[in-house]
Amino acid sequence: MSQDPKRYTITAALPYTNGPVHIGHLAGVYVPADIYARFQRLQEKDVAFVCGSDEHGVPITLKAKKEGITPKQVVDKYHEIIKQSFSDFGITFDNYSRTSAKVHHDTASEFFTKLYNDGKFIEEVTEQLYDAEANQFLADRFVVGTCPKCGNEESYGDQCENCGTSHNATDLINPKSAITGAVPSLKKTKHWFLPLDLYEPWLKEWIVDGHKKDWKANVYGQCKSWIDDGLRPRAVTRDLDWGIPVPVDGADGKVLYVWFDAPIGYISATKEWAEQTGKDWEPYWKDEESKLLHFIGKDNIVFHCIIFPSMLKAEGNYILPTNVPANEFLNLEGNKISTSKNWAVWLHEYLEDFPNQQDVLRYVLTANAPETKDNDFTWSDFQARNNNELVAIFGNFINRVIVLTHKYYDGAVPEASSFSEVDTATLNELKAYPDVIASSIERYRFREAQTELMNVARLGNKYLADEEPWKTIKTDEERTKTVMYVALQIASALAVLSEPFLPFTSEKLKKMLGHSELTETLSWKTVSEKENFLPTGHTIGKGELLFSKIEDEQIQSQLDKLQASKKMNEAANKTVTPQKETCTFDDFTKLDMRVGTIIEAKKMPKAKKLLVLKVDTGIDIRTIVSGIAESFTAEEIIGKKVTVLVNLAPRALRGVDSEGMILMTEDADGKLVFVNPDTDGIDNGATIN
Ligand code: B3M
Ligand code: ZN
Repeated sequence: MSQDPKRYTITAALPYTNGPVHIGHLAGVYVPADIYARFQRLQEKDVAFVCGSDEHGVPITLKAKKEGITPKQVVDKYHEIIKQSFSDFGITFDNYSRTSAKVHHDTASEFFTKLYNDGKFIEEVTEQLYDAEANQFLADRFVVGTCPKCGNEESYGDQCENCGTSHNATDLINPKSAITGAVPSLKKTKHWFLPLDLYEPWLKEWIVDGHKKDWKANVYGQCKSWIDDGLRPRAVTRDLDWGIPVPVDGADGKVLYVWFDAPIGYISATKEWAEQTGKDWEPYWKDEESKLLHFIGKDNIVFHCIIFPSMLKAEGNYILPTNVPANEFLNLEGNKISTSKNWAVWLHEYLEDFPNQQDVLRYVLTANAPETKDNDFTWSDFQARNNNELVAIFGNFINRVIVLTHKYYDGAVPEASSFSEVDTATLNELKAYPDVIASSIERYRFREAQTELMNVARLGNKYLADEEPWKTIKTDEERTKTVMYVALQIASALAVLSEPFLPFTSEKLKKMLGHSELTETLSWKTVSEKENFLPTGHTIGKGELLFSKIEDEQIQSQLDKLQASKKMNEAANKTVTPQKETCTFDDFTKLDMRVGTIIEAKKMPKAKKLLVLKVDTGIDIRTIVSGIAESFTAEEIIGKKVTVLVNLAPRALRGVDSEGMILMTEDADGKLVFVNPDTDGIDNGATIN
């Protein structure tokens, strides 16, 4: 393909419709994809940016089972929520479709049929895992077991989330049904397989030899390792009732594997969009002059780089992705984001707590994007980036420019009389930014691109701080006009260049600067070619605050929210020790328990866990050796009231005779706690029964 593609087909992973979307989704896939799509549109490129809900597959069925509703109810609910979140965060899909749409069922069925008719599949009866209790074949997320590659004990049937390997369910070691927990048996069933092994030489040439330089190292590395390990035929059908029915005879009760139908969803979404807008969808998928890009998270690499391209290749009429700029994962406060553990920042909840602050989150997620390695989102970093960067640099610069222009010139752009060396250098530097930012975006380096954008604001701040128009206004009116003129050009450039990253801010800023009143619309190109894009005499609009300081209390309340989820999880996951065999009343009365007081405590030499205590039991003062040294220091327990089992047969521990036992329990973190009921005012020796 030539350097300058005719059109861009940009896809963003179709989210599973089994829950709302969180910051990890946004950071990994949707914000970078949106930056890229917005940027290309600003270059006046022909763009189709598509996405949609992935509504088939086991995650949906599992969620439905858990909630006692139908899969359809699950997807209808979350499709709306997800779609709304994307639109709230300014993700500018040309079409957000869904895989339950008729156009998708038709497209996926036709695709399968073409491959079937062309003899591209192997049809084979094999033994698959079966849960007799649930009366269900177990594939994909219906089965968990040990990953044959990395040993992760919670690998799914089709993919291990730990090492990313994709495998067949029968490869799992010690498989267990995710529905009933039963150990599956094997049962014969017929399926259609895509013989990936046949595509291996071609994949090697296309990826290993062809994309070493231009694909991201993380993506290339994963692909190479799978290809080096050798590829095997892969079933593209499943014995399930939720999905797209396999469109051939003798396939009753079988549906397309979700990873067969979902990527075709990109094609269906493009078709649907083309129908709505009177365009032709085919060039976006079939013309070699189109640039096809898949924005995804790292767990989807194998499907987008190996399996889907092999499907496209097998079909024969389609182009292949030019690049697959996959990101790594975003963690939250040091832990993996988890839907089931509610360890996440949900987009719809974020907007309730930070209304109209979409750009702050977009900014922080890009600044900290997991482009080359997993990264961590922390609320304190969020606050710092907002307060020290967006407010202090970007917002501050704009605020000064707008306020001073109104104060000195009633909002009219003043005339620049003559440019000093600094002015010329500043304007030249400004002109270079569109290309600098563009070059980073074209290489999928969105963090770097955004840093350069902030450098434009930094340039403005430095210029104002050095030229001090608030001082020169008293001594040199002409100079002040020139300085404000230059500053206004920088502000205008920021309005244009910030659009891909901070679309809401960009829009506000354009309004403040009165861009819609200009005879010539300002574009990325204008900023790079001219130095007088905001002309003398043009009147700017009213100022409004672009960013506001985020207070400690707001951050604390987010941290409290996470802490609450953690507590809930701990409570939910707590395994209570099963009850012991019953004992008789006589058994119980044999135990002689008394209130006592620890009056002396010493560490047992060379024993990590043991303390040697002297306890006043009311009966006597005796020695008890207790295994509590990892939870308490000797000093802190002297004087402590405790419950003592006094008639336990004495035994020697490390040569010290221990005559009794102190009753203990454990808190949630595994720290020991004394069992001492409310014994204030109770004398040592009081019996407990
Ligand atoms: N739904 C996986 C995911 O949400 C899957 C992506 C499909 S893209 C065609 O991680
Ligand atoms: Zn693994």
